[in-house]
Amino acid sequence: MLSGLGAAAAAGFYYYTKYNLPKVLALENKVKEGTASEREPGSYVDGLPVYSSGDLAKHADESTGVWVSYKSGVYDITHFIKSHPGGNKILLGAGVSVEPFWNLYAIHKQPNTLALLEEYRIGNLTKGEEADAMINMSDPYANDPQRHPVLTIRTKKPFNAETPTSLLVENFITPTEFFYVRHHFPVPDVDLSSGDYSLEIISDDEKKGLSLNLDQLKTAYASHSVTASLQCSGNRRSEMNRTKPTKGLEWAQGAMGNAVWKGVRLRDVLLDLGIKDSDENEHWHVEFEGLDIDPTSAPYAVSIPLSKAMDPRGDVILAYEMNGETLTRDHGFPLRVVVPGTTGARWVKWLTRIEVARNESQSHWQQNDYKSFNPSSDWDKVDFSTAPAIQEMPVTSVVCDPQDGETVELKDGKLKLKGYAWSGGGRGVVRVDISLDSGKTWHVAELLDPVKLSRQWAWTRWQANLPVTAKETEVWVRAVDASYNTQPEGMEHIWNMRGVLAVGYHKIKVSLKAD
Ligand SMILES: Nc1nc2c(c(=O)[nH]1)N[C@H]1C(S)=C(S)[C@@H](COP(=O)(O)O)O[C@H]1N2
Ligand SMILES: [Mo]
Repeated sequence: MLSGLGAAAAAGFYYYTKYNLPKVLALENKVKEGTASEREPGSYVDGLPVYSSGDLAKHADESTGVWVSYKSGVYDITHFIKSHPGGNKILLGAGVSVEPFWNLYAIHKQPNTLALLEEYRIGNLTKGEEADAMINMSDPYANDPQRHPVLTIRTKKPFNAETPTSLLVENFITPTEFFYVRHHFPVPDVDLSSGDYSLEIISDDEKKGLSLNLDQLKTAYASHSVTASLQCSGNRRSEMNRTKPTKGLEWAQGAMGNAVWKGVRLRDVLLDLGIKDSDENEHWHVEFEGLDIDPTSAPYAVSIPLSKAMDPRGDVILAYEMNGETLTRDHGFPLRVVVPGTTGARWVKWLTRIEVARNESQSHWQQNDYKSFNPSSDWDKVDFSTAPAIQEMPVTSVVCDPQDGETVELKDGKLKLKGYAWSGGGRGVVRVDISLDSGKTWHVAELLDPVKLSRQWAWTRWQANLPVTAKETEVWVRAVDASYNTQPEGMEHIWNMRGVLAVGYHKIKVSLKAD
């Protein structure tokens, strides 16, 4: 399959060191002794070399070493980054002062964090240049793309915004410009013509690797399209927050959309790498790494079970198109993973590295986020290692039109309702039930989009037209999937501190005007 890709195949086994360890260790030893923990963090230390803000700016990546400043202190944190991947959230800006980063990520200057930084001290900043070191840093979000004003913004930096649900229910396929956006960091800007972009695919066990650019990927493997809904684990969190506040973005019901994705099958690529479709590796994982990095230089990374990636009916693809067009930057240009039926967090954007391994990803996003717990758990007593990472999602449903709190004019004494319903794992939605009397009686809604019982990755929209005489009503909706799973009634019973998997009945109150 890879004939014509001689260069890529010749890459064969490789291992790459990101950091120049001996150099770093030498520097570390130089400053280690005694005083680091005693002095005021960032204070001027007599006898250490003096560097200008320009010197600092020249050390902004791995090849030169990563330097930062804090007040008068200059630090080489190359080694720190290596030994704390995604760990301690010390906040860093390569080649500049870390101070603005503290503000940007709104994490407080912990004395212990600063003491830790002091261990990496290599010099002083030229007196009077503290401000320059800060100015050198441009806004890391300045190069983010333009977005459609219809999106409801939850946070600007990083950009997080959702589709108004009244608009969402209008189309089976969500137009790309209206599709929700969920970023953790600034949006990477990939210039394919520079030749810098490549996808590395590595097997831990086989000690083998492939390196492909986008053209090579497209020519080497057959294309495959899949229509699949993408939903954030935190969709509908705001409803859960009414029980008790959770930690997370205040999503309403629009952190979800449905699109046609086109790319190559991950299965085909992994078969080429020599990965076997067998019971032996059934519980292995495939890790995906994006080009976006956190302040400790750890890339956004997560993993899915290898069994899902290898399943010929799992439809996991490496997508370069969304809704018939080249992926946009906001949705992962040039390449993202599409994991149908699985939570949005696993659909890694700006994909640059894939690793097949015995264990799941050790990243923050796999281990310490996107998990749910008992409603009585809280941050002070939770042990993240006790819960599995969210993969397939549970069944959910939403009333999109009318909206909560709206006044609706009846037509022929009837209330018209529209919404969406979806379940994870390819389980089709088989029924949507509506109650206008708090569950005493139930109506069956009409499903508007075709549904298969299995391998059903797309949502279905539904509608109902129900007679009502009251002046006010509370509408309840719940869906049932092909496994007869249904939704819990109250969000309070599934409340969790992170506010994920908020799939209780959707309940809205509307006022009614007779016609
Ligand atoms: N590289 C990278 N991939 C990522 C994320 C990210 O921040 N970085 N966010 C994830 C989350 S939490 C979600 S819900 C989806 C959102 O995809 P969208 O912005 O295309 O809607 O992307 C996922 N993939
Ligand atoms: Mo998400």
